[in-house]
Amino acid sequence: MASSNNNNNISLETYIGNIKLDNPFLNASGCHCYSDKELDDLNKSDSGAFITKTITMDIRKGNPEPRYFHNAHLSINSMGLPNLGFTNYNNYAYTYKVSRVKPLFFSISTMNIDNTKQMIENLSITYLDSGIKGLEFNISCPNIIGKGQMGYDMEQLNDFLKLISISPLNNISRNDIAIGLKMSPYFDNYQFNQVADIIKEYPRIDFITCINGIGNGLVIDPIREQSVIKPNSGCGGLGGSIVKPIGLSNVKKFKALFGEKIDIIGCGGVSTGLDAFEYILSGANAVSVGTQLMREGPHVFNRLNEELMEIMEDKEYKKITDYKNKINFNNVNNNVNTNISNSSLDYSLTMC
Ligand code: RRO
Repeated sequence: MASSNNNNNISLETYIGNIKLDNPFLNASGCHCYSDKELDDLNKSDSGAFITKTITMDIRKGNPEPRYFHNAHLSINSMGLPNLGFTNYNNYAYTYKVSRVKPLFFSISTMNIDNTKQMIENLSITYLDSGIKGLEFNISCPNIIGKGQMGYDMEQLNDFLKLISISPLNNISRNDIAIGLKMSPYFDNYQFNQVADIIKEYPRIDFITCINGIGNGLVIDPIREQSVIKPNSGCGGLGGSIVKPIGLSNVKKFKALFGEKIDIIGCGGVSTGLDAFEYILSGANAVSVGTQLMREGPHVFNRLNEELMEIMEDKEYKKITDYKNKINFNNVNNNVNTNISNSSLDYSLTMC
């Protein structure tokens, strides 16, 4: 099993807030984490942590199928938040406590604030008896028809963070539970600054996860002349290699704005150890894997750990913090080093 240490004395250990992970990999919420069986698979895998599907108070069936598609470059989904409801996942967390080997995170929906409050109140009472070590509030689902993303509405976002800051969660130690937000993808410097200014006002936010799927992409099958998914006129959240540059920039921008106060989980297009390495260079403490987990299943974590370990060995890094947030911008020139070329976006230098 690939884990934090091997005989080269390389450690993949990392932290999300004060929660320790043996390695930086976890599933992206929504991928292989719907049922107890899928969660068990992740628990048995070589991930450093695992997270549930985004949870609503009540069971949801989600959107009509087909609602997920991937190819070699991308994924698109309009799942519509299918999940088994709060009680199911809370029961899972209770039983998980008995055999806990790694941190379990809950992804919590913010679609209906009254229900979110109910879940928070419940969790604040039960967290010590359950295996939950982190809460990721999803403010960025791109697929709720008729409902905009909270991540793009600054007033709503501020109100929600205020709610958390006066909720019983605020009294829970960081050592017990890390609290974070699953972020929308941002594209504009003004947006990054605005969002960071709001989040900075709420010191109980330990981490953010960048990025959720890029909303309202459209993938077409030209032979059948139709979209590849059915809901929302074929439009849905994009993931996979094509979104990696946006994921990396979101991690980098927010790391520059938050410094060490807020940890970042990088998400978007991680399919190799090299992708993870790039996210960590950009400032991520951990990385979540979505599309590639759907392609390859939970065994993916074994490969990713080995690949990241090999890169660190080649570069003589002993620990994640040796290269975290250390992109070198000073000597950028046209001599791109392509010695390591197993990236999903096998890059080559195009001279303009
Ligand atoms: O269930 C979904 O449609 C979904 C969610 Br909640 C999310 O946060 N991101 C995504 O791409 N799909």
